[in-house]
Amino acid sequence: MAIDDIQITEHIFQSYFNDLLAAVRSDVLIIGAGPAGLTAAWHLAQDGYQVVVLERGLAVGGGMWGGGTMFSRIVVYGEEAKDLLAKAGVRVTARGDGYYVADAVECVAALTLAAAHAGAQIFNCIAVEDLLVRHDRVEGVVVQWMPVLRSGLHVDPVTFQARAVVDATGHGAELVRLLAKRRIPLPTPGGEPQTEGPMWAEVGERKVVELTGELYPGLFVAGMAAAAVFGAPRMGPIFGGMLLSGKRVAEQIGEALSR
Ligand code: 48H
Repeated sequence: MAIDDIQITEHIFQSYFNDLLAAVRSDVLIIGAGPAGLTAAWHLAQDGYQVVVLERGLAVGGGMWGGGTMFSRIVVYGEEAKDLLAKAGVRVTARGDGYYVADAVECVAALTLAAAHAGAQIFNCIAVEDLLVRHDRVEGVVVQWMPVLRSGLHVDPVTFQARAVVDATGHGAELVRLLAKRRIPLPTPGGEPQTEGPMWAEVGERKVVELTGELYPGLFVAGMAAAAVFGAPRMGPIFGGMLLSGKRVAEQIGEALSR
């Protein structure tokens, strides 16, 4: 038995492009594989939806890896967020008064595995650069391979379609800003996307969950993107709001798709 270089290539191409082709039409497209996007993907896939996650980075995890200022621990407050992490397999330490601490690297690994094992397809190195908007509804996204963007090549993008799209792109709220660029009015203050307010963990943690939802037909916003577009406070390295926002958007999409 000999290892054949060409077979290695064939196996990679066959597996990747089969999965990519199947991902072109899905139930839910989640853009951004940070804590909110991964949690949403996990819950939606667990409920039987065909879920595709597009992440422009080489690594998933978004802003979670580095914990607080690169000291790789995160804090969650309260039972619901702690239970969600524990269900994903994360070892969580109680610190008293409702605070829990977990290893940030373990959190990213566990949430990613939970999403993948539930059946979500996660593609890295793919960036969303525009939206498919038809008949006043977001019906999909326009994507480009990151190396193409990085190298500045003039190459046209391709499209993915879904019944629901989630902007889980974090502080940048990039999908929502693409709508605003086309002067499509939004239900945010002034009809335009805002930027997150100064740090206030107590309010930010609550608001990010409350503000999670369908911002425009077909386009849901979750995680830091939800806080940002409504101008809610940032919250620093406390991550319960991101996890619960991901869970909430999954519930909202489940309701919307079963109507
Ligand atoms: C494809 C894209 C695109 C694009 C971005 O930043 P994230 O971790 O986002 P959340 O909302 O899951 O979590 C926010 C949290 O990490 C955070 O920043 C907190 C709590 N901050 C508080 C504070 O006070 O600062 O992940 C977003 C992901 C990243 O991996 C990006 O690479 C990806 O989305 N992404 N992927 N196409 N156009 N834009």
